[in-house]
Formats: sequence, C-alpha cells, structure tokens
Amino acid sequence: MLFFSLLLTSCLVLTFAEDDLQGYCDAKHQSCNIHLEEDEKYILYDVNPPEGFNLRRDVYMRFAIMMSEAQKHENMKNWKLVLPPWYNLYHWKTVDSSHKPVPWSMFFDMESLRNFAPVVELYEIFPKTKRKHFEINRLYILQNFPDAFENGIFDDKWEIDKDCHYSGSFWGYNNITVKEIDCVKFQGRTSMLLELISLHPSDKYVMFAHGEIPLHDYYGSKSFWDCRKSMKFSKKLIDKARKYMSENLNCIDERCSTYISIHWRRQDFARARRKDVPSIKGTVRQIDKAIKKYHPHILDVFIASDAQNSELEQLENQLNDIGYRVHFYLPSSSDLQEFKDGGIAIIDQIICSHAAFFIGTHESTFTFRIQEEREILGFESNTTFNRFCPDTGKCEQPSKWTIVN
Ligand SMILES: Nc1nc2c(ncn2[C@@H]2O[C@H](COP(=O)(O)OP(=O)(O)OP(=O)(O)O)[C@@H](O)[C@H]2O)c(=O)[nH]1
Ligand SMILES: *[C@@H]1O[C@H](CO)[C@@H](O)[C@H](O)[C@H]1NC(C)=O
Ligand SMILES: *[C@@H]1O[C@H](CO)[C@@H](O)[C@H](O)[C@H]1NC(C)=O
Ligand SMILES: [Mg+2]
Repeated sequence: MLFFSLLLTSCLVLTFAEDDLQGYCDAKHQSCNIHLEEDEKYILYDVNPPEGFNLRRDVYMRFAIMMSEAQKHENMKNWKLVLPPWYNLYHWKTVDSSHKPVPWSMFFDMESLRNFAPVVELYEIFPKTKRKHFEINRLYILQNFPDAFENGIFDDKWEIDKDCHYSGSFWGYNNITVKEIDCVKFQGRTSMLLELISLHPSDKYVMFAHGEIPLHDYYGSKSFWDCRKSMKFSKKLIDKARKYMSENLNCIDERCSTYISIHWRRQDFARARRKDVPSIKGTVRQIDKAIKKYHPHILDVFIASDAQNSELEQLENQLNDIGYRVHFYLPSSSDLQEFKDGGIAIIDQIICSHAAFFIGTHESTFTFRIQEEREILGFESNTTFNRFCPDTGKCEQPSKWTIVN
C-alpha cells in the first residue's frame, strides 16, 4: 500500500535505507566504509513560484533542520542540501536582478549556514557531472491533499498520485533535466520526506517541487531557533545597514534606544487585505500613540516599506507635522546594482531589527523575520510583537514566538 501514516517512525525508515545500502555495498565491494561516493546524495528543492523571499527563508529552515538531523546518522553523513538560487521573484522589480539566478552567498553568511547544516550552492555541484546536462534522478512533485481534514482530523500522510506537472523553471537553467517524476500528495512534517527518499536508495540527486508544502517538524523548538540563528546575513549587507544606523540614527549598538522602526507593507497587502491595514492617517496616529506611551523621548522613526513614493511622502509629511524626523533607506543606483532588490529589503530589515521599538504588518512574513531577528538580539518581546491595526474593527495582537536558547 502506498499510504503511510506517521506511525512509521523515521527511525524505522532510516534502518530500512541503511540495510538497502548495505546490501548494495556487500554485493559489489568488500566493505561499505570506503564508498563515500556511493553514499553521496544531494537534496534539491523548489518553492511555488509566486512565494516571496521571506516565506522561502522559512522553507529553507524546514529542509535545513531535516538535513542537520540526518547528519547524525552514519549512512546520511554525505547528504547535502542544495540551495535553490534566487530567481525571478515576483516582488523584485529591478530588471537586472530578475534575469540571472542569484546564489545564497549574495544574502547570507555561508559559513554560518554550513555550521548548521550541510549546504551547497547549485553552481557548486554542476562540475560533478561530465555531461552537458545536469540530470536529477527523481523529482517528487508535492501537492496538497484536496481535503486536509479528512474525517475531521489533520493526519500526517502521503500518497503517490497519478497526474501532476512541474510549474517551476529549474531557476532558469535549460540544462537541468529529470529522469523520473513522482507525484505525491503530501501533508505533514518535513522529516516525512525521508520516507520518500528511502524508497529509491540509489538516487543520488533527488528534488522536491513545492517545498512549501511540508511543515516544520517542531515550529519554535530549540532546533528551529538554532537554525534561525545560523541564517546570518552576509557581511556586506550588515556593514551597509550598520553604517546607515550610525550615520542617520545615531546608534552603533546592538539594541538601539534612539529610534523606533515600522514595517509598513502596502502593494498587494493594501489591496487584498484592506481589512488588516490602516490608512495613512491611521498609521500616523498609531505611531504617535506608541511613541508617547513607551518612548516619549524618541523623535526618529525609521520606515521600511514597499509603498509607492506618493504614499510615503504623505506619511512622512504627516509625521513631520507632529514633530517626528522620518528616515528611509534610499539605495543609490550603485547600491541597487550591488545588493539587488533582495539585499535592499534585507538592509531595511536589519535597520528595523535594531530599533528600540518595532511595529509590523499583520501576517507579513517580512515582519515575522524582523521579529525573529529581534528575539535573537535579545529585545524584550513587548517591544517586538506589535502590529498596525485597521482604522476600525477588531485587531488581534500578533502571537509571540519567543526565542528558545
Ligand atoms: N525594501 C523593502 N522591500 C519590501 C518591504 N516590504 C516588502 N518588500 C518586498 O516585498 C517582498 C514581500 O514578500 P514576502 O517576503 O513574501 O513577505 P510578505 O509578502 O510580506 O508576506 P507573505 O505574503 O505572507 O509571504 C519582500 O521580499 C521584498 O522584496 C520593505 O519594507 N522594504
Ligand atoms: C548549465 O548552464 C550554466 C550556464 O547557463 C552553466 O554555468 C552550468 O555549468 C551548466 N551546467 C552543466 C551541468 O553543464
Ligand atoms: C516591557 O516589559 C517590561 C517588563 O517585562 C517593562 O519594564 C517595559 O516597560 C515594557 N515595555 C514596553 C514597551 O511595554
Ligand atoms: Mg508574499
């Protein structure tokens, strides 16, 4: 039967994989220990094309945690996670950055990532093949079950399915091919992917499409936070943000007391989630209220936003009118060339992370990543988990996902 529930512990599955490899080794060779090449496995994954940068960071964590756990098993020591390049992201409007796949080293500190999980960039594994094409042994296309709550319960399960198609583009590379495609309805924890992998132990390059479908094994656990802490930004982005903070916001500390920050998400949010976001006037009122209540001495407000200039000007003018100094990080064209849209957004996030007080946008993953960063920096949680409320109607405060050290 091709239907598994999580009754099958990952331990059982690991043993199964090991036995299989063992058999293979014994038949061909004397001992298993020397055949590192054969145990080598590369796990690739891809994410639903419309998803933004910050959800993709969370998807990475689910895979990285699985790989870090796998490394503890003798027969998975040579498994590596291939970092999917950043390609053609919907929000990245600068023409230059949408055409070439961007490696992770552009945004993250690779050594820090590698200290948590065995990761490699895609371009680093190309030289491993002598062929003209890079052939992936098996692509699992993950899909949701049509009814997540069958019989009223949300069970962990997967099932091989008949029809599906790959909606991605292999990050724009036309020299990547796949040998086999398996369609899989999937619901549950990321570590359950090991059950799929173990079905074909001789596959060397295994890829998952729709990597956003598997969920965190333990959201908010210690391993979650260890992984999150390892996602340090690249040095040049940190340096740039630091320089801005010292020159414009009068702060060189980890935790600044000189300014408050806001993430004011507009664009698709202002259109599709009008019930959750305030008007410009409402935004000004909420900023003023928070400062008067918690930091009456602060005059400087840093704004991270994807809003249009006309909206930002109005927001700035109205804040100026009541006595605040407003700051934006405005990239020069050479900054934009160097850091790309993704890097500019990260610089905004870093500056928000160090502020005395932060107000974010309801259910924006961009905001969530800032909140996590502030937890890592050691801010009191009440300075972090604050959101803009709509002008009228109810307004639930954000859940506090506090750090576990
Ligand atoms: N520079 C900058 N870019 C932003 C800002 N807010 C949003 N963006 C851009 O818009 C993208 C937002 O997409 P996501 O990263 O998916 O985050 P989100 O859309 O807020 O959250 P979800 O839709 O829930 O995933 C970011 O990755 C940035 O590229 C901002 O304050 N500054
Ligand atoms: C695929 O093409 C890219 C350039 O488009 C190249 O850098 C890479 O080495 C190629 N991969 C293989 C396996 O030939
Ligand atoms: C946050 O809580 C601490 C006590 O835990 C308190 O001293 C501080 O004033 C609070 N700050 C805000 C912004 O509410
Ligand atoms: Mg988004």
